[in-house]
Amino acid sequence: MAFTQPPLPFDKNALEPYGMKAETFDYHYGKHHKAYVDNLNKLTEGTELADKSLEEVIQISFKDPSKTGIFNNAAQVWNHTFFWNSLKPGGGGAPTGNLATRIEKDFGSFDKFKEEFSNAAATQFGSGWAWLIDDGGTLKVIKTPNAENPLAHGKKALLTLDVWEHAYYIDFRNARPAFIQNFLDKLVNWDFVAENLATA
Ligand code: MN3
Repeated sequence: MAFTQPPLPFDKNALEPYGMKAETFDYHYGKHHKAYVDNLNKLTEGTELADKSLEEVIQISFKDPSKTGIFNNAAQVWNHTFFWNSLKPGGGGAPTGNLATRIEKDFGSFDKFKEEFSNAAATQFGSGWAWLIDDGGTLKVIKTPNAENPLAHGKKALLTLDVWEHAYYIDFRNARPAFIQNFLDKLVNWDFVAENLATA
């Protein structure tokens, strides 16, 4: 069974009023994400990994230094799907309910969470990802290099932001901080975060 690329959870034009052009999705979803799926299928075809779930492939290949190429592509397939779901037209701002309570408890305040998340996203040197995770009942912000993700470490991801340069160059050129701010103000899909927290 081949690995597939799930459809975008919104129209590629849907985020234009919120800072991300359709062109971004033509490249980022249509070329970058698709290439990871195609590469993963080529690298696993005819092997025992071809019939595993994507999550299993990530966890198996992360522990095996001979499978770094498979890990990089499998994790990037998963990370991008998770990232699209982390975005919502007209999202952002503050969460509500249990999620808001948990963030206040573990970060001190929503502003402190935003500061930590922005800092992680801004200071990930080169390519990588910023994450909100549930680490055994405590919410934490972490950053990971390249394709690495919380799942590889057995942690539950709640929210992510892609900070590879290809994620923001069309809309924000080299201004990664403006991309991060726009994500927090206008795009975070808190419904998706709450669903992930409920199944943590
Ligand atoms: Mn990307």
